[in-house]
Amino acid sequence: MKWFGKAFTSMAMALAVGPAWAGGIGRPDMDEITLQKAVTPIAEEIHFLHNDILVPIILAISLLVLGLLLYCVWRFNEKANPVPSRTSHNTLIEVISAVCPAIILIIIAFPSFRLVTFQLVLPKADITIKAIGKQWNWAYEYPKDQGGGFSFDSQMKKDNELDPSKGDIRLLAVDNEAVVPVNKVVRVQVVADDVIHSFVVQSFGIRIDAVPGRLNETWFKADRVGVFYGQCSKLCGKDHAFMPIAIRVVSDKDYAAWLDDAKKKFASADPVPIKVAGTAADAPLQQ
Ligand SMILES: [Cu+2]
Repeated sequence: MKWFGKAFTSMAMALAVGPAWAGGIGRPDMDEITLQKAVTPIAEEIHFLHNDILVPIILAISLLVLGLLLYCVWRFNEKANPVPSRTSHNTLIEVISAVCPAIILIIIAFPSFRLVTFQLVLPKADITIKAIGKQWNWAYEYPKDQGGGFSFDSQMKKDNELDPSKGDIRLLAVDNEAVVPVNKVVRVQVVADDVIHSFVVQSFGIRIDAVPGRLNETWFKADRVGVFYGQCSKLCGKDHAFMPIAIRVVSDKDYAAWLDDAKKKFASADPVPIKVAGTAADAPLQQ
């Protein structure tokens, strides 16, 4: 029944591409079955590769296989074809079945390599921030030469801390969001303190591992203001599911104002106080 699953998935995905099924902006939405809306050039490219190249190819292959199977059932069942052919191979069919998939893979390879290059060759950055994965939260550093000079922890809000009037979303809202300006190239340097984490923001189309002792880089350029959420995407321990990423994109003016506030707010928190394991404050999710 492998073909059935494949065909069904393809059709569901093809339907998903329609605007009526569009995903949320910056976060998952109820009833969504497709990708979150793209708000960066990289995410647009990812959507193009997925929606306009991969899904049509998958759909066409699934329909072809489905058609061949139905034809075989109709044409070669015991009643229609009581004396089966003893053919064991057919050179032409074997060549076609080897060459066609190869051509399809080459067709996919070009846009795929172009996308990887787009993601990994960083343009000149307007600002740089550093994201540090920890068990189990993210921390952000803003370099001094760009008006920063501070760092802070970003902890998921627990259920009793959520304030829906401020738009807090359960399991995604954090106490301190990373703030960046709109329409600016933001370089994110990603590293980890303890184990491997992964920095992923779906609507930005970014995904990069946070590895202890290795500085990885990614970039984005958000085209609108708002809060955009992501999550750690590398199984990193018991609270892997509770270390969301929240990035607030604001205007240049609001960014400058936030920098001023943040310098004061996080100055006292520097150096970061040592946490003692097992304290009540460390307890992750109190349901
Ligand atoms: Cu993690």
